[in-house]
Amino acid sequence: MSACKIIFLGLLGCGLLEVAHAEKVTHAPAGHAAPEVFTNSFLVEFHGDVDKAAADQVARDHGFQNVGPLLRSKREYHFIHKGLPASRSKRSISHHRSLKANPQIKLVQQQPGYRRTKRGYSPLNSKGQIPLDKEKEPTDPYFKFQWYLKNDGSMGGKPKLDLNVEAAWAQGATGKNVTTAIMDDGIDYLHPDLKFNYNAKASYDFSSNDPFPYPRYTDDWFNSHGTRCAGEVSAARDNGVCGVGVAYDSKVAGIRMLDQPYMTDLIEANSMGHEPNMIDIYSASWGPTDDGKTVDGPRNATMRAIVKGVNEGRNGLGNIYVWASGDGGEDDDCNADGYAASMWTISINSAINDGQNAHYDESCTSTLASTFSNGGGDPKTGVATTDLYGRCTKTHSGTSAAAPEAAGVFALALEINRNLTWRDIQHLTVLTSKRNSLYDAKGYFKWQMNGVGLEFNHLFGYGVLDAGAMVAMAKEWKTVPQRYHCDGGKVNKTLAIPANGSLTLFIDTHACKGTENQVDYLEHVQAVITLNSSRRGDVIMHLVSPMGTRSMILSERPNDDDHIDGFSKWPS
Ligand SMILES: *[C@@H]1O[C@H](CO)[C@@H](O)[C@H](O)[C@H]1NC(C)=O
Ligand SMILES: *[C@@H]1O[C@H](CO)[C@@H](O)[C@H](O)[C@H]1NC(C)=O
Ligand SMILES: *[C@@H]1O[C@H](CO)[C@@H](O)[C@H](O)[C@H]1NC(C)=O
Ligand SMILES: *[C@@H]1O[C@H](CO)[C@@H](O)[C@H](O)[C@H]1NC(C)=O
Ligand SMILES: *[C@@H]1O[C@H](CO)[C@@H](O)[C@H](O)[C@H]1NC(C)=O
Ligand SMILES: *[C@@H]1O[C@H](CO)[C@@H](O)[C@H](O)[C@H]1NC(C)=O
Ligand SMILES: [Ca+2]
Ligand SMILES: [Ca+2]
Repeated sequence: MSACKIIFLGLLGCGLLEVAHAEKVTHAPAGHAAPEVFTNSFLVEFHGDVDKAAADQVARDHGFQNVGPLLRSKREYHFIHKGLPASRSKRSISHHRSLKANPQIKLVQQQPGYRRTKRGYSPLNSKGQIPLDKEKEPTDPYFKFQWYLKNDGSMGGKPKLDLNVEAAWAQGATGKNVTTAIMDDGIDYLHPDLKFNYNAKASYDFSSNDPFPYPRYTDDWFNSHGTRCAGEVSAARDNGVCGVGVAYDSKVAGIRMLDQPYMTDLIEANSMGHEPNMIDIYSASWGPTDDGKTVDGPRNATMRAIVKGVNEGRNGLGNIYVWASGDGGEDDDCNADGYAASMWTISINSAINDGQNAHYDESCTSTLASTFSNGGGDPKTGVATTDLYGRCTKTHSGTSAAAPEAAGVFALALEINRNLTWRDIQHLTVLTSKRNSLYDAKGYFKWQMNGVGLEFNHLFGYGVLDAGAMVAMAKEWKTVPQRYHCDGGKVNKTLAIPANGSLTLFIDTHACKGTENQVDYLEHVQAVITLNSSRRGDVIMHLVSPMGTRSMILSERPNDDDHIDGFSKWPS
């Protein structure tokens, strides 16, 4: 029998909690505040299967428009009422009632709207092209600014602190026949560096419900985010335009879903469940607002979409969801972001070209590895990639810039071994990422050794992704054995955290020994926590393994003065 410890520190506040410890969570995490607004979107669930024409008819009968099914379901549809404002502070009881009166309809939910923000948006652009004439290296004019691909020590960088992609390319991995979807504000798919790698069939615009995810024009180029991310993954090589993608022969799909006044569960769910057999990797560089006081994550339909993608996508091998860990800086904690913290996603932090973390980096236990965002102090040495309207930029930044680099590296591994499952990718990430010269600029987070002798850091996960090593290991890799999940134990009492003191809970577990769920090798651990606190931001939590590895599953968040919502069945 082994004991897991969960330690709570009530810094200034005090509170009450219930704790459970489980391996798998099937419910959507809660903990978020009451919705600010309601949109004009409705989730409508029928009692039985209904085809599209019939659902269209029902929608029309009630003055709605049927946008389409939720996750290809025949029972659940997304209706919009054009007569309602896109957002208002109250539910529309009458519209709800009218639908609910239809005997075919089982459930009606007006969709709350919430904020999902792009990570690391910076309004700077740059142009200009400088030719380069090195042998065998990509000849693209911006390649020499792509220190994240090849760091030669210029621009204040540390030589060889890079993704080691040339070693992967040399093994023949360039991403052929792998598709990464950029879930964002659209993609300039007419861009000369992207158009030949654009996978139109796998693309969609959920912000305006059509197949053309072209970014909406604004004077400040606010909607350049997706295009910049796309170029990092699959900008073309040796074509004289901008730089080169990590996986320059891979395909990129655009899923436009960030460009409407408010996000809804239905838009997120349909985005993450879009064409799961055509799309291998979904890359997300956005999330709940990084203000250090938000606790939010995927809602019901979105959670279902992710679980379905992981279990059934890629014809059963599982989709790979790559997540930017967040730009809230040291006052935020990415475990308070249910997307980044989810074990179904791979959350990626960022480092700058000399090995420090970026000042906007958040830390948390769910961060698996790191890639790159900014160059040293100079904003002109950001991530060089494609930009809107056929241009190039050198200033893409934020953990936003880091996540697509990881998607590109995973695309290289998937090309070399088409059999890799979503779990294999996590294992390869853990085994091949490197400490290299990454370090915490403030010195809080040291590199440590875990129980199986792997180095990790609370800020950087297992270190910087190494494309060459990952591709080499992917070639030889045998799929990991079947996954089992075990409810490790539960503390079902309500206990008080002493003010200015700490509370330690012990969970004894046999890891389901002797049952069909017996766990022999530990892959993920989740503590599912419910607590109230007089000040949520003052609560710190650690999870301590039987071998003594101590993980901080929640850090102090000075801006979070919530005293109402707390955490409700929150997986960490
Ligand atoms: C979603 O809601 C349904 C019905 O309320 C529930 O049965 C299901 O467990 C929920 N799924 C998730 C992932 O929360
Ligand atoms: C390319 O990918 C598609 C979809 O994943 C698959 O059906 C097809 O067999 C692949 N082709 C090659 C040559 O690997
Ligand atoms: C992938 O799996 C199939 C079927 O299990 C097998 O025949 C094939 O050799 C595997 N390919 C690789 C690259 O491991
Ligand atoms: C709480 O734990 C006790 C003792 O382990 C058990 O008897 C009881 O059924 C549990 N209650 C709930 C609600 O899980
Ligand atoms: C907790 O510590 C704070 C600051 O040190 C102090 O102001 C407060 O009175 C303490 N509360 C209790 C209940 O001891
Ligand atoms: C925590 O707060 C919620 C909402 O205010 C309340 O329903 C619940 O009873 C509280 N729980 C405890 C243990 O105080
Ligand atoms: Ca190019
Ligand atoms: Ca955050």
